[in-house]
Amino acid sequence: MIAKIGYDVRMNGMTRIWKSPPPTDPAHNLQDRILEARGITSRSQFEAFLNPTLMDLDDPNELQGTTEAASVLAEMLQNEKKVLIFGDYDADGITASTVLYHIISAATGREGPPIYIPDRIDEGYGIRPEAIEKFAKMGIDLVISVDCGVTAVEAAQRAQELGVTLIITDHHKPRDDGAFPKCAAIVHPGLEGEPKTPFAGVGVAYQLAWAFARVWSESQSVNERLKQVLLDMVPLVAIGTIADMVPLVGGNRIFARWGLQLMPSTTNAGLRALMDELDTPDKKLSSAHISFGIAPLINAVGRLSHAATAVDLLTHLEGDLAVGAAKDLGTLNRKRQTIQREIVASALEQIETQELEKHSIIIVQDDSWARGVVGVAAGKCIETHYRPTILLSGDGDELVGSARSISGFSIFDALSACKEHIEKFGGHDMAAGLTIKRESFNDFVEAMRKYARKHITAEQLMPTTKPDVLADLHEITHTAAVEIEKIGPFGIGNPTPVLQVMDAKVQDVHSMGRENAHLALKIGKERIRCIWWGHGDLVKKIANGTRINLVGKIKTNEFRGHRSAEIDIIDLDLTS
Ligand SMILES: [Mn+2]
Repeated sequence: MIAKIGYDVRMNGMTRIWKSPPPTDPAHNLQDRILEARGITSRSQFEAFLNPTLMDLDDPNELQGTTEAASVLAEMLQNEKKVLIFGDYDADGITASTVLYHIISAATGREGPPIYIPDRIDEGYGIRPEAIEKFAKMGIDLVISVDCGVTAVEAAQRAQELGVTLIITDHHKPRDDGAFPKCAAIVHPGLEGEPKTPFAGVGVAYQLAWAFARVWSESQSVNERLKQVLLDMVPLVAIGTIADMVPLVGGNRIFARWGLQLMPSTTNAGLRALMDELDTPDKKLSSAHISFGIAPLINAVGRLSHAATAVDLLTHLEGDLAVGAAKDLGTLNRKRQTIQREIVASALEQIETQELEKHSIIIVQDDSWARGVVGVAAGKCIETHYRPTILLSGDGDELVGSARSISGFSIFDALSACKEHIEKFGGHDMAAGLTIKRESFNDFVEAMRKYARKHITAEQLMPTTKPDVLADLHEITHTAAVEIEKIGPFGIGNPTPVLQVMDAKVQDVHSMGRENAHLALKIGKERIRCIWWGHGDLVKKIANGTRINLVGKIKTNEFRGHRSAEIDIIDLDLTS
């Protein structure tokens, strides 16, 4: 794979550039050194970071728009007005809708408001004026959007004309022409400079739910009943936050940490059913249980069918109905995996036959690809070619697709720069969705390639690893692994710590797993077990007694009551 890239960039490892850390004070233990490398240097910062409490969450009324939105919502409910929640079809939008549903239901003592989730294929992302017309006909007085709406200028206009009150809660980028929807309130963390916490849609919805609970309780301290609901919702906030890949810092870290902690004891029948369907363990949940478990199940339904099933599951299904719906989501997710594998294989084939990897950005199109799955498939293609990738599906004279990027290159900025060839687009630096006219395809590709040539350096196209800390073999212990786990939950903004180990003597080499696919080493006199997934073929290249450098992630292992630390190898350097 590296040979193919063909740029002259120095590598330390077999598959990556190593950006090694400076030496640190060996008197401090590994956990301290990792935290120090991440800018957490004082004792009090250590304590606050390792043991955050829900009391440390951002005050909801500090978030732009919450105070107005909460009082409008409370007033409308008091006057028995009809409310509707307008969500989005991904895990973030679905959990955000669920949070508002439950707080409103608890406040009014009735079933929560209807939740409208647009159809991914027929309607696409965001609020359209036609949807508002439909709600007006249904007699809806107040629409609250979650995880979308900040660009819905036309829909807001229509709402105003039809006398429908609109509250927008969102975290996506606003329009670059500076136009905002005119409505009762916009709750958004990113409109007044850098936010304290870059909340996901669900975090924004939660802040509104909390501010609303204060208004409803007529007190800064929320009444017991609503407080319990807010506590029950924390696992759902963790799911949306981790699924949406917002940085796990500030309030997001608190939501993720406490959500994972509280999840095994959830009282939400739907979430319970999902966890049972996945056989999620009853303790020590990590963010991986969400990103590779629960979130894909919730997302699959929006990708392949209609997200309403997931909304029903998390809002009101119980007993056998919940179990059945959770099973359906499991089945859809397996189907999604099959479709995704097919799309990735077909995209990689196109890339190879058309030699698309010679460009700094990869854009591929095929009408047969399922529109809801191209985004995840684009992410998978990056694992092979390490270039920003756009996959487009097609329907009539429109091509609809998803873009995924590599670190350091904003795909949103790239699309903005080429917007004359795009019908509509939206998203973030690392991921975006877009629609173009079929006839604009070639111009679009040309413009994007030109932009990418100018803005991506050769080095950016090399996979990089940035170890947090240099570690001595004697430091790699079970105790250290447990302490390092406490730095989690890991994800965007708080990555799993990476150690660099220099000049370790290989004591044992073998391959393992089906078709000997994986490499297993023991290193140092401590005989620390290291695994490199998918690199079993190296067994022929590494002799016993060789000295190696490696980067990897430490983890705990327990086998027949014996506890030890293991390393998952990220890269090896055999040249020393
Ligand atoms: Mn979102």
